[in-house]
Amino acid sequence: MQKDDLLTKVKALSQDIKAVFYSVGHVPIVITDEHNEVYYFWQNLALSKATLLHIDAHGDLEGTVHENSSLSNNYYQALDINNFICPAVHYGLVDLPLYWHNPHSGETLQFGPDNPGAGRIKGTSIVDMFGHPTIQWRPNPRLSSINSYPGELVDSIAVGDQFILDIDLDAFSCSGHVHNMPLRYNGEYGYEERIGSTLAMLRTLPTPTLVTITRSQCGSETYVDPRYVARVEGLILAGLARYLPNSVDAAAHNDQVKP
Ligand SMILES: [Mn+2]
Repeated sequence: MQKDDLLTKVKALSQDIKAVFYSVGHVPIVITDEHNEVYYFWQNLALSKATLLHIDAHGDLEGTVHENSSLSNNYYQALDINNFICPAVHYGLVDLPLYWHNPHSGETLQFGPDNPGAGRIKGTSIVDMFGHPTIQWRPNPRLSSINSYPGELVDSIAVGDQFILDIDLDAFSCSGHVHNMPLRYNGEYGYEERIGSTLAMLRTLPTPTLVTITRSQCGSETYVDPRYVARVEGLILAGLARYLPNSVDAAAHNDQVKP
């Protein structure tokens, strides 16, 4: 899909589900309130085997999602905020390995097949649960048993033709429990530092095809304190606006200045 076509399409999809749309250079950015709403974009943009970098205080790698053989455009409504990645892999929107960076711990975890010492996710399979065909990870992952890696792993991210940068704002300020951190850990404050270190890491990566951001304001389940969410959102958007145009336009700019 041409870059302008992609922008037009993402903008239209945003209007469908009342998500906020921005573009920085040729990179579309959408902001949703609930994380499973990003699936609407992944599914309806004809993404195929995209590389996923998931930046979140939580893995969102739960399984056991009902299969939907007819795959309506609104399949995201059947998903929850913590299980939308499993079907994205199952339906081929996202490829393995996939990557989860947690700014609270500074770790990047890689999940995929045949990576020495990597996570136990080998793919997805269909099981029958309570009479419904259900998508599960194979084997079913136990987050606590997945090996972790230092943040430097991100330097070796292999990015395919399509690259989804998916950000949950609770990656920076989280009012609930943060995965892989002590129960008493407080993840609400210090978000400026976590945003800064994340942006420094993102600057080393190729330009994303699509940026999906969720504010995690889900009715009574707000993972980002409503008092901080606008500030956190503003800081990450400002950071993306600074680095994305350079990463997109550097080659074109160099061509222009040559005689
Ligand atoms: Mn989260």
